[in-house]
Amino acid sequence: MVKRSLNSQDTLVKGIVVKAYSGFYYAHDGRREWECKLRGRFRYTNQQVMVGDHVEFMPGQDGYGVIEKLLPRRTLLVRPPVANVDQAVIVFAVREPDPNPGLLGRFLVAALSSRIEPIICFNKVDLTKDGQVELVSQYRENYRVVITSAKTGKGLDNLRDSLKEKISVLAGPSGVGKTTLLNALLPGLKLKTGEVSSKLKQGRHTTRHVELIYLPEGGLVADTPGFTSLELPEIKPEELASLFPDIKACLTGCYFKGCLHFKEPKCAVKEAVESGKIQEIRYNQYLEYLAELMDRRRY
Ligand SMILES: Nc1nc2c(ncn2[C@@H]2O[C@H](COP(=O)(O)OP(=O)(O)OP(=O)(O)O)[C@@H](O)[C@H]2O)c(=O)[nH]1
Ligand SMILES: [Mg+2]
Ligand SMILES: [Zn+2]
Repeated sequence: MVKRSLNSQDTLVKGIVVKAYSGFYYAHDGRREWECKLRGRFRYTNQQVMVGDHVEFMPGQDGYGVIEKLLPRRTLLVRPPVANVDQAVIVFAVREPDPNPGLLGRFLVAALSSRIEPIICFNKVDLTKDGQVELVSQYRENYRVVITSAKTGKGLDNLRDSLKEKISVLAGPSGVGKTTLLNALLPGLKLKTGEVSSKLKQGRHTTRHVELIYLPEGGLVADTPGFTSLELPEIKPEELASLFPDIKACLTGCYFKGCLHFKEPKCAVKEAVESGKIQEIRYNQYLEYLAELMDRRRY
């Protein structure tokens, strides 16, 4: 009798993990979803399978399967946890809840350090009087920015174009309208959304899991749970400047190699701040994060 190997390559199917919870991993093979468990040996390796991962699974009956192999990742975002995305759409509301530039900045640094292109989306622009978003000038020169209202439909075509044929993640605080934006882009999707609490003006953490959704125009987008704080990524203080595009553009002019653009003389970054080439508000954010990274080093 010929013993059939369980791992015979020809029967394994490739898929993308689109959801994961309660020990189940939902792998999409391009046509349908398979509800998969992990092969037991994953318990003995420290490989964690996450949404966005490419896997090979053994299809079973009735749409069930077993994941046998985790394929290499192109990118990895720790928070929200998602693998293989090309770009992160960082969503903030212009009001309700008010934007938090310190948190937005952390996100921008985290995305760039994971080699993921950030796009900033200011949503709920219908809540501003004149449709103007004050914060935009701070970012427009250095990042891609889209301005949207999931309510009136403003900017949705722009957002749709940005997502087309890419693998993206929507990330940002609770209540800013991430899920509402996706529902507006994909009529028929009907994901659950939640009112912002009228007292605290904060979201209610309605989305509980990361979920990847196929876009009709091609591409995938992940909805994710909102959060209120974010640690800076594990980077060296020396690396921080290169994760601020406006500061990065000046780096070659510094006299000292390894300049942290803080107390050093002949620093091109400080000169650029003085001449107005780099906005002071951006430099101050850089210094705030730099202090945080230096503090970390002390422990
Ligand atoms: N006025 C206005 N309200 C919006 C807009 N987009 C979303 N909302 C409302 O904001 C509230 C929160 O929306 P959600 O889509 O649940 O927010 P979320 O970012 O997915 O929040 P979490 O899932 O908790 O992270 C809902 O009451 C939406 O109707 C918008 O463009 N304008
Ligand atoms: Mg949501
Ligand atoms: Zn410098």
